[in-house]
Amino acid sequence: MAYSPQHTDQEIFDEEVVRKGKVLLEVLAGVGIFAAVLMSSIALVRSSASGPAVQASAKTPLSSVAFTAPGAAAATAAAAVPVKTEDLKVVAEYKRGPEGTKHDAFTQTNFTVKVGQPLRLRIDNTDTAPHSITSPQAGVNITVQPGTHTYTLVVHEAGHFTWDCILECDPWAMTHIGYMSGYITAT
Ligand SMILES: [Cu+2]
Repeated sequence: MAYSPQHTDQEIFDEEVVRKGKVLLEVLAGVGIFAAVLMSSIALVRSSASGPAVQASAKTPLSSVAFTAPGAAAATAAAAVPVKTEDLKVVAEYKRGPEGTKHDAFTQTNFTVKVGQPLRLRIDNTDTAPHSITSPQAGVNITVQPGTHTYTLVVHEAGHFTWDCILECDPWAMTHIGYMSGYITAT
């Protein structure tokens, strides 16, 4: 920086003070950001150590977790939860109702899930028509196509819900729990 001759010593001194002050502020800001990242990382490690993901975080060396972005660490912990798979079937005229007539049914009609955790359903629909597991209250609507396919059931709030098959099949079965209707319990 060139100074014109009319600059007094005081002016030069003042400019120097301002310049050094800015540098100091930048350094302080940098330290502050670093400290914030470090503290949030430590908080994350501590909270995950006391939560359900104890095993996942215990296996990860502390040094590699401490400087990972909080979002990435959370995603790793969520991916470590194993997804359960249940096998069931849809069979036409599977079981008798109280009146003695055989009715269409799912071989399993009660499903229990953890809120937000997917449950895989491998369903062999041996019927020629599609059926469904539908519960607007639970936010679930699975169309079960003929053949064996895997579907994902996820419920985002806790509750005890009923579901029905809404694709026209056996009218009696569609309104009876244990046939084309059942429960979803999310805890
Ligand atoms: Cu049905």
